Amino acid sequence: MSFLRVSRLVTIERHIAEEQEFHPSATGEYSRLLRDLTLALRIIARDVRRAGLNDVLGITDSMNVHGETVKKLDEFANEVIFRAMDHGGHLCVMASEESEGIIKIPDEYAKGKYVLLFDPLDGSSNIDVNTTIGTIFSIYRRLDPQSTEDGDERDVLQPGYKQVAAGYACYGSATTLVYTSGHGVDVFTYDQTIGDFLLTHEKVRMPKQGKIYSVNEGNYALWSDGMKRYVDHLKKQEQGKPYSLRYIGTAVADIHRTLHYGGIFMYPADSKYPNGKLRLLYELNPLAMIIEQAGGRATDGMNRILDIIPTDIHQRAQAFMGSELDVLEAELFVNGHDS
Ligand code: P6P
Repeated sequence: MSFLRVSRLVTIERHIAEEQEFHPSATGEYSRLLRDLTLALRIIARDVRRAGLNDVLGITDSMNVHGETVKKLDEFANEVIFRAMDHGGHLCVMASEESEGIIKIPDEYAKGKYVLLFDPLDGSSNIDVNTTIGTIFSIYRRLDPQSTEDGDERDVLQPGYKQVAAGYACYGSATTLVYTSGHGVDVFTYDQTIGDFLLTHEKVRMPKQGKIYSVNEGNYALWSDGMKRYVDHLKKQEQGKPYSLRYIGTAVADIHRTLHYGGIFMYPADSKYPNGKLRLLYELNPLAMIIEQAGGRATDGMNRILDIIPTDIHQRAQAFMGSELDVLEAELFVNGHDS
């Protein structure tokens, strides 16, 4: 098993307090930021569980900034995170998949030294069919640590390698929180009976190579020749092949499985999405930090995702993420070095 199960009872708050040693300059502000964020995740988890029982299912009459119909649960999750995070004094600015520009901290609240980017509900197309969805978050320090003013777009448009912490909540058969602050990846499982996240897997390490590939093969005809050759290669009956195909259509769920079992998750460029479909700032950067911290590799087919310098809050990038040897092999094919 790549995951070491943990026996001692450690809540996420206790774990964060223990991690405080890693941040000597920490004033407790970082711990309080994460406490507020985990409250938001617990509220979203509760309402995802109830989604079938109340009117949060179904389509709203509003469209998000990308012209996609917004599901009620999307809007709800976005609002929950904003309201949990806007008044703690830890943040100077936020950005969300559901908001066109940066999200200001209301004037009446103090501005802190951190920046929060988030996708409040990833995989929302799966909400109505009770399939795993998730929340993704990414935390940076603001560019001017001395400032107590509003943050701005420059604080948001930072490359992924500058993330202080990143993670995701996965609302599946259980609610798990996967988190890193740059010292390995830890997994917490939500225990409803005590209303807290308990540490269940510590310092997760991915297999160097897997036997599962995860991509929407419905886009095969739209891919580059190199991408087609790579997936054809994975399906050949030869040494170590064929791989199995697993694709849920929620990046958080596909990445969570890849983290556990190894293999590769891909969203490559195609004629519909020439830069790939997934969003760099609040999807790929946090997921890439998790994958790298677990010993995997995360690139856009050529460049390390965490090194991409963002120019737009909602910019997209290609994704090749997972076991190091699988991602390296995919890069050979997509860059024409396979023959
Ligand atoms: P497709 C969900 O809508 C999402 O943003 C990601 O979570 C997921 O990986 C991807 O889109 C699925 O896209 O085109 O395969 O349906």
